[in-house]
Amino acid sequence: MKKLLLTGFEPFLTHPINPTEDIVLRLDGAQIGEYEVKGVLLPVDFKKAPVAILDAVRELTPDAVLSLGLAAGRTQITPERIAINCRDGEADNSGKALIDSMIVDGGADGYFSTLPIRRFVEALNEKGFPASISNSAGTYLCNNVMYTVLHGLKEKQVDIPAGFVHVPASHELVIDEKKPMPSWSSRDLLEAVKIMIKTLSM
Ligand code: PCA
Repeated sequence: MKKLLLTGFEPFLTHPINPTEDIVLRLDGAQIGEYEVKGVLLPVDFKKAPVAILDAVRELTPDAVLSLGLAAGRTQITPERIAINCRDGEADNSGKALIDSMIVDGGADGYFSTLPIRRFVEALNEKGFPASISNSAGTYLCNNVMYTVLHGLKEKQVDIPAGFVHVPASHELVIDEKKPMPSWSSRDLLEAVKIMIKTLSM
């Protein structure tokens, strides 16, 4: 069987829950389509997250990498088109905030996702799940992890599908955070991720 590295993140900023944590824990060890899933949870930490995901790629030698993150406020599942060589924004979970900082000094300005993001959107829509391509993964940890993986694969000339998908808040998160924002059921979020993994096999 092929191996899929599936990553999610721990909670961060004001969010007491990160729905991607639950998805990754639930799908760890699952067989979906042609892939056996290895789930890895990443810290929301500019120093540790890139090391953790590159370690996971080195140890697993996956055939595909699908990274997930929460985009609180988004209404749809949003496969990201591009990661940019920039870190800028709020403090991470260890209190570190970066301004106008490069992820890789002298690295490419950006890397396009090598996941079939258009097919992801079409497959999700066909199954009744709202989804659209996002043209910005932001400048926080999600963009950082997407850039790190695509840069690392390019450097090692490893040609596998890899990229990032942002998901909306879950109902549980909205209830816990007590802040109005669009949310999905955890069941639908999980199903949407399974659909994307199945799409990789087609
Ligand atoms: N979302 C954040 C970081 C962790 C997560 O789940 C982001 O969009 O960068």
